[in-house]
Formats: sequence, C-alpha cells, structure tokens
Amino acid sequence: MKRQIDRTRKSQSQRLMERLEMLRKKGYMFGHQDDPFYGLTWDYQPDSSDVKNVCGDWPAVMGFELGGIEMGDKKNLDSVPFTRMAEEIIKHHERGGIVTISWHPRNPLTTIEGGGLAGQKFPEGTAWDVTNTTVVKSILEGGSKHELFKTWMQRVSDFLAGLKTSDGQKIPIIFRPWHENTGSWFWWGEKLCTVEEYKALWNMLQDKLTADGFDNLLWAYSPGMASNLDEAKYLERYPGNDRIQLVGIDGYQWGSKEDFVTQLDANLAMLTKFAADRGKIPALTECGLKNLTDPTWWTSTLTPVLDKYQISYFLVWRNYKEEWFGPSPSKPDAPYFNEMYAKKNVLFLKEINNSQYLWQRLN
Ligand code: BMA
Repeated sequence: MKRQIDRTRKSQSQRLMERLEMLRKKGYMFGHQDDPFYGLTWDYQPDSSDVKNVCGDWPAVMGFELGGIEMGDKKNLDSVPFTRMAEEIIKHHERGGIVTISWHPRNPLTTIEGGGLAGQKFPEGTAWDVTNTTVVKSILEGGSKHELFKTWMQRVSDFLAGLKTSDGQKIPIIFRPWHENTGSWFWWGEKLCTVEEYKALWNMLQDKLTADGFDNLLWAYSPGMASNLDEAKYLERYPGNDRIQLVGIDGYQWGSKEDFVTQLDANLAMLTKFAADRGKIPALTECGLKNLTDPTWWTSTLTPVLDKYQISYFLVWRNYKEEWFGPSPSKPDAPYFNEMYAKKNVLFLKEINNSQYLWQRLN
C-alpha cells in the first residue's frame, strides 16, 4: 500500500506562517485593499483589478473589510456585498494569493440598533465615532452592550465560517482587528480605553473565534506609525506572544516625503527587530500616499526604505474614486508602479506561486 503523507496535521495558519517566512527571504509582497471590486474607472466587473490593468498581475495580498457585518447588513461600509466578498476571498486563495481581513465595526454605544446610519451624521455611530470613552468598557463582560457585542462577534464568526474551498478546506487568513490603536480616531483607540480594557477587547474576540474553531486565522497586531513608536510603546498594548503571529504597522505619508521616510525607516527598524526577537512576521499592514500626488512615489520614496528590511508585505488602501492609494492605468504613477513591479524583490501573485510550488515540495 502506498503511504500517504498526512498534510492535515498542520493548521492552515501554521502553513500560512511557514509560507510567509519562506517568501520574505525572497522579497516583500504587494497588497491592495478591495482590489477586485472596483477601481477608478470601473466597478464590479468580473476578474478586474486596477493593479492587474497596470502591471498584468494580481496583487499577492488582498485586503477585505468586514465593517457592517455586525449589523447583519448585506453590504459592507464601502458598499461591497458580503456574498461577493466571500467569493473573491475564495477566488484569491484558489489562485494562490494571500488574504487579509480587517473589521471596522460600528460604535456599539452610539449606533442605532436595527437601523442603518440614516439620520446620523458621519462619523456618528461609526468606528470613527470617538465622542464616548466608555465604548470598550461597555462591551466587555458586565457592560451594558456586552450581549449586543456577542451578537456582533457571532456575525463575524458566521461570515468566516463560509470561507472554505470547494473541497471544504478552511482558507488561511491574516486577521487584523483593532488596528491603529495607539491613535485615538477609532472607538478602540488609545485615549478611549485603558491598556487592560484594550487587551480584554482583543482577548474577547480572539477567544470567541478560537472557541468557534478558527485555527486558520493568523492574528495581526498593527498600531499606527508614529515618532514615539519604540519597543516599549509597541509592547504597551501588545496582546502577547501567544496571541500574535504577525506584527505590523500602518503608516501613510500625510506630510513631507522626508518625514515619512525618516519615520517609516525608524519604525521598521524597531518592528523587524521586535519580530526577530519573538519569532513573528513583520509587515507594513497599511500604507500609501493619498491620490499618488507624487507619481514617482513607489520607487522614489517607498521601496528605497522597504528594500532595507525583510518584511512580509505592504498593503495600500482601496482605489476609491475620491481617494485612491493604488495605481490605475490612467494615472501618471503607472510607469513608476511598473518599475516597482519589475524589481525582483517586490512580489506579486505570479512570483509567490512559483515559491508556493517550491514550498509544497519542501513540506
Ligand atoms: C478609510 C477610508 C474610508 C473607508 C474605510 C474602511 O480609510 O477609505 O472611506 O470607509 O477606510 O475601508
């Protein structure tokens, strides 16, 4: 009888972790939020992508956003239908890509239960509503919104449960809740909850999803880039080595190129050392220059810094008509994006699939 190697012993998250470890020896991956849903000149066409329309290849990493799932909504906060989202997540996995998920849930204290945001003025009721500093406390055990929040977590769990391949395999996912928590623009931000409350919030969600059997999640912690983000600061709200597999930073260029480069460089130096000391995967979990006001940005600003570090990936935010962070064929940054695409150490889908082949053979 032919002996079969049992490949089912390792969880999907362990396998993803190993794949990421191997890939980052080769280079860093490019990621894009909401890539297959819409771009600057199109929306909801099958198999389309601004990135693919520029360079001919899919992003290695795609980001998806669950905001709205907690309300039982059919579409997320950016109007992406959840059924379509599940399809695209499965598709990206099946084409060999890597999936990451974020969640910007409504504010459980100020949102209107059972209703939409109609009648409420942005940011009232949203993740960005920071008028009340007891939101986290209110959803923890014993709080007035604890039961409501349990319903919200259940809806996340139900969505995740649908993310399986046609042969029933769970899809590995980099799950990145409660991000940019060292700023104070989300209801889980630094000035809105104590360290203990933040950690309890993290644990509540992680424990719930773990209890539901999701061993396919790779948990990512990602505070925002900041001049004071040293190791001690990073550790302050860090949920713990046993809870985190991927350590990230979200860092956009909002000001001058020089300030961005200096801060990103310093933060990545800290992050990659932090990761090496603890056996974690480092990544630039969000970044971008809004509307690519400097079209050379990809190769003049970003990659010279990233080339210095062995990070797993960087992900730019969505291409929304009024605010975009990825390339588009009609925009002047497209040739510079292609220049970046041609770099050997910047990895898109085709390249990571070659490595995946190797990785499968080695395991
Ligand atoms: C923000 C903006 C918003 C969007 C949110 C969640 O950065 O892009 O328009 O609703 O992310 O994707």
